[in-house]
Amino acid sequence: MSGNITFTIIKPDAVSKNYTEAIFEKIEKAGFEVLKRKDVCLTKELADNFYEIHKGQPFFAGLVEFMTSGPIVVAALKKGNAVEDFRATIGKTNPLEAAEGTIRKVYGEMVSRNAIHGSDSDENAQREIRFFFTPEEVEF
Ligand code: IDP
Ligand code: MG
Repeated sequence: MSGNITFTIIKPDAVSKNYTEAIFEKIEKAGFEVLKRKDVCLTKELADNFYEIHKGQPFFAGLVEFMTSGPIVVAALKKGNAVEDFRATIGKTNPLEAAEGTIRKVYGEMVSRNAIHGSDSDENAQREIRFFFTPEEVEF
């Protein structure tokens, strides 16, 4: 059975363009409750770790550089069928291929600057929430 929690990051491109609040409005309009959010600056070490599954990909170094280029906002979200529904809300990885009205279509520029992250499984949602929040911060 699929869970009701997922995790998101508003990436540096969207934060620097002041899209954060508009994106959270869209997230809430799509039926997600924002359980917890905070502003974070990633170090290279943290970004390396967060994206370790992509180590070895040609875009890895650029991804880490981008994710450490400015502040991000991380959040835990709640909704039935959270992971799948949130991936549908944000749209395809490449904003140019994302469906009309999705967050990446509206706020992303290109695959390497796609405005937002969404967990791809319940297991990764839990890992990613634990990565950014202390157990006390996520007592929900
Ligand atoms: P996802 O974010 O839609 O789950 P992943 O394949 O997990 O996509 O890739 C993680 C992130 O790495 C993407 O959101 C994007 O920022 C970046 N990325 C993925 N593929 C490419 C690429 O081909 N070129 C540049 N950046 C990429
Ligand atoms: Mg992914």
